[in-house]
Amino acid sequence: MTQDEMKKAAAEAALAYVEAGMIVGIGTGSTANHFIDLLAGIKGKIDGTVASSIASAKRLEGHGIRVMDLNEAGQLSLYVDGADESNEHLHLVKGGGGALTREKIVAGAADKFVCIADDTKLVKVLGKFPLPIEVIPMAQALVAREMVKLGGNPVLREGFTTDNGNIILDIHGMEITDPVTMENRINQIPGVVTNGLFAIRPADVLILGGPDGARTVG
Ligand code: ABF
Repeated sequence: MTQDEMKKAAAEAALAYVEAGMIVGIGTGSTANHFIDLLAGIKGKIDGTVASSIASAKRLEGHGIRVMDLNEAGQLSLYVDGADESNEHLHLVKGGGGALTREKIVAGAADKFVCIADDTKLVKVLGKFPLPIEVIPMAQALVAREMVKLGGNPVLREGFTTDNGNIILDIHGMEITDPVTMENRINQIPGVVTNGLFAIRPADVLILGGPDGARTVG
């Protein structure tokens, strides 16, 4: 199976968590896109969705799936989204697609966060994938200096502006052995909007697509 077929297998397995009448939180990225496309086949079963990015909202609407504002939807039963890395404790690195702020908001509003990924995303220690941080533009240099002190090598994501009008610094060279502590520490830096560690609120279920299909971790 190709990596994309593994992503699709994970997305397909996540459909089992969709119950009648749900408003489903929807992530961003190529794996989430597979889930969106598969959700279209059962769109009559759900009441609507809340999207974590403009791109996902457009894809959902393209399938005729109702997209709601989170404030209108309220507490969600389910959030389905991809990730760039996961450790065995379902602590995630997210944000490769640049949607980490809205992803963390929707994940925070959901009772159950089901993460879908191909099995290359499962790692022992987080950080080989550069950790994305959404930053208020005026704080770019301040946040960069603070991340160097924390052992990282910050690189501006050139030519990219988030849906919220901010920049992203990708932090290379981190070995994140205590994701919860690191997430809290980065959150304290003035100018940080969101960092890509999803450890304070990890995934509740991780579905990994592999050569033999999908398996569930956690
Ligand atoms: C999204 O899933 C992002 O946080 C993350 O970057 C992406 C993973 O990308 P893909 O599913 O395309 O591998 O939620």
